[in-house]
Amino acid sequence: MSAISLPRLPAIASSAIAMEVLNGLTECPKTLSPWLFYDQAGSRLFEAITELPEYYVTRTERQILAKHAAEIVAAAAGGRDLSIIELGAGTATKTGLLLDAAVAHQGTVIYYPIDVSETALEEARTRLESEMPEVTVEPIVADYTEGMRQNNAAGIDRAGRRLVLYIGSSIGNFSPADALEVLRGVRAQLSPGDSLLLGTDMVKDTEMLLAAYDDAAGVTAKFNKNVLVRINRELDANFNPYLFRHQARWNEQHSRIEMHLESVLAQKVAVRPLDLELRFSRGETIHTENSYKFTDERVLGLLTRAGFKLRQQWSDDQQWFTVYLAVAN
Ligand code: AVI
Repeated sequence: MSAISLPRLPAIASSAIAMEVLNGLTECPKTLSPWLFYDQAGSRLFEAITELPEYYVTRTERQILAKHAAEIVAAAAGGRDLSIIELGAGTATKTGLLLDAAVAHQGTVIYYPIDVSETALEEARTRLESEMPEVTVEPIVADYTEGMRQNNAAGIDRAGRRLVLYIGSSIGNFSPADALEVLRGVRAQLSPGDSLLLGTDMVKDTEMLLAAYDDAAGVTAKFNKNVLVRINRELDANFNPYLFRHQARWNEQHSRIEMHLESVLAQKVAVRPLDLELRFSRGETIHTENSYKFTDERVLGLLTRAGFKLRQQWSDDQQWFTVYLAVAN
C-alpha cells in the first residue's frame, strides 16, 4: 500500500530554530537568541574565546577560584557534608578547583553537572573521574530549571548542604527580569542553608570591554557569524556571512555589551522551508547577544529578591570580576 501524501510543512519548519528565525528576524529590530551560538562549532569557538588575551573573564574568575576555593567550600559546607551542583556546566573546566577543595575538606564529593549538552557532560565525567577518583559525577542532561528539580526530587543529599555553582557570568546573558526568574527558580529547589556561588563580570573601562567582545584575531566575529552558518545548515537558508559585519557595542543605559551582525549592503535572504524572504537594509543589524556587566549593588539586589542572603564575596585586585557566595534564606 502506498503512503498517503498529505501536504504538510517539513518537520524543520516547527523546530526551535525555525521559531527563532520566524519570530526574531521578521520583527524590527531583528534579534536572535544567544542559545543559537552553541552548536558544535560555536561551542569550540567559545572555548577559543575563553583563551583570548582580550577576554579576561574566564582567566580572572579562575584566578579568584584558585585563590579562595578552600574558603568558599568551608563557608558553604558550614560543618556538614557538601555536594556540588553546577548550572550550564559544559565540560566543567573551572570546577576542578572547587572539587579539589571539597575533596581536601571532606575526602569525597558528589558533583551534579547540569547541562543540555550530553556530549559535554560525558566529556566532563570521563575526565573528572579519571583525574579525581574521590569525585562521583552524576550528570543531569536538562535545562537549569528541570535539572534543579530533578536534583531536588532525588533528595539524596538532605543530610548535607548543597552548593550551586553558577559561574562564568552566564547570568549576564539574561535580561534583568529573566536573571531574577532563573535565580528564583534555583532558590525554589534549595533548602534554607544551601548556597549559591554566583560569578559576575563587573562594569569597567569601555575600551577594555569592547576589546573583549571584538578581539584582534576575529574569533568573536566568527562566533557571532556562526549563527548565520548554523541557520544556513539547519534551515537551508542562504545567508552570506561575508555580507554581515560583527559589531560589539557598549549600551551605557542598560549596562551591557551588545553583539550585533550588521548587513553591509541592502540584501535579501531566503529561508526556503519557511517560505520566507528576509530583507535587510544597508547598516541594519541582527541583535544576537546581551552581556550585562554588574555592580555590587545590582548583584545584591538580585540575590535578595531571589531569596538569598550574601555571605561573602571575592574579587581580583582590579575588581574586574566578582564571585558571590549567597545562602538560601
Ligand atoms: C557565556 N557568556 C558568559 C559569554 C559572555 O561573555 O557574555 C558569551 C560570549 N559572547 C561573546 N564572547 C563571549
